[in-house]
Amino acid sequence: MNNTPRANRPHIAIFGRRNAGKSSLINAITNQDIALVSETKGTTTDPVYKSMEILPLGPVVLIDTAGIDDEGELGELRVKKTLTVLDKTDLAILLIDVHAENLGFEEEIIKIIDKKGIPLIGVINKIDLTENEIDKYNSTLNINFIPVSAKTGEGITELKNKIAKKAENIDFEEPAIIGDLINRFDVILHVVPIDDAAPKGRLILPQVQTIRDVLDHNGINIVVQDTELEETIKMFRDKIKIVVTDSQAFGKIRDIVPNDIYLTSYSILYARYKGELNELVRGAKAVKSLEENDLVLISESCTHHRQKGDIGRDKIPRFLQELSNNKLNFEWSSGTTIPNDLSKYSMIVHCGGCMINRKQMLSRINKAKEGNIPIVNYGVFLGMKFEVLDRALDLFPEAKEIWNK
Ligand SMILES: Nc1nc2c(ncn2[C@@H]2O[C@H](COP(=O)(O)OP(=O)(O)OP(=O)(O)O)[C@@H](O)[C@H]2O)c(=O)[nH]1
Ligand SMILES: [Mg+2]
Repeated sequence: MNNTPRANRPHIAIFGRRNAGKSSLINAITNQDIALVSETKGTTTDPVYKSMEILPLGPVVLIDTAGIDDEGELGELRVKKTLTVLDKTDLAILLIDVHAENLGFEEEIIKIIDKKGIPLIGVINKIDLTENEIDKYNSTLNINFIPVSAKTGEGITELKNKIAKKAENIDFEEPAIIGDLINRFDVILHVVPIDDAAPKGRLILPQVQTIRDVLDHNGINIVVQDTELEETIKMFRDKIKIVVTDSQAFGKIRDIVPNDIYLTSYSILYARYKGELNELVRGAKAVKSLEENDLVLISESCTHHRQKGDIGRDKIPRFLQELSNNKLNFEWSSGTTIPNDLSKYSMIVHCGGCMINRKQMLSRINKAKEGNIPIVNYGVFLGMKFEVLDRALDLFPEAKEIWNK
């Protein structure tokens, strides 16, 4: 079960006031003692992500959150953090203590959830304490609440079934990585340079997932280093349909791959799979409009150990300044959040986003779009830098048209 990468599982988040029993509910659903429970209000302070299997649905990510009624300066920060979870939530559960009064907090979050178009399941907890009053919630909030007790387990099976049923109607399917571009027996040649930046003993996630997607669509994978590329192309010349390369090797191999073979990169495939390729290509075009001293945000979704020559710290800033012919200023963000106020940035350069889900990446792209801030990702940008973007977009006519406009 832990072979399904987290970003590809449906994300189910539980919201509610402090002490409603959110953490207890996670334990009850999973039948494990994994979330910290206590009678002290505000026990869960940060969103907690748990990958697990819940039957009858399958692998999911359950997200435990801090209470939406938290107070004080720190409390408000926690509430904000809880709300950012909605950016990657596929299905929301609103949990209410059966003794709750004054449903203002709940009304507020229902509005936000509705606005984002996220499906919602309402749950009343602690029904072991009292049996009445459930109808009161149904009518006030206009939701058909499921009564449960996280303590005794009552109603939990019904809730799981409801989750599975709701999940059926949600489009969790992410678009194909490469599968929609190939037919059975098409040969896809992968170029994977094994250099200092390559992790020891394994491939990285975008490579693994692309190879798997080719298999899922009955294609044929050949995987080589850049050093073996030329000979390999000679061997399979007429059979190869697409060469997929690590973006950083683009410049090195572009002349080796004949023009009648498609050439693209994992990052460009991911730009489409994770986000919106067209918008990112639009962002790349804006590089030329950057002006002296403009501030650029470089945003990475993981917090990997930075090495010398790191792409986000060193290469992207250097290339960006070369391409725009200006001295620029940079700020970096990493992890699951990006700065709330983007207005001071003239451009956002985002990583491929292999550690976040499509929803989250799309929400970042939308945020940039709303603020009229061009956003590009590493792959599209590096394609531009090495002057192969035009060619790499041959597979994607709409994006190519934007690029050439
Ligand atoms: N009687 C009863 N008590 C419950 C039930 N579910 C949770 N509790 C109790 O309610 C208290 C709060 O439970 P938590 O699961 O920590 O609540 P939470 O919503 O995660 O709280 P925060 O993390 O502080 O926001 C604990 O003392 C639990 O034992 C239930 O179904 N019945
Ligand atoms: Mg908790």
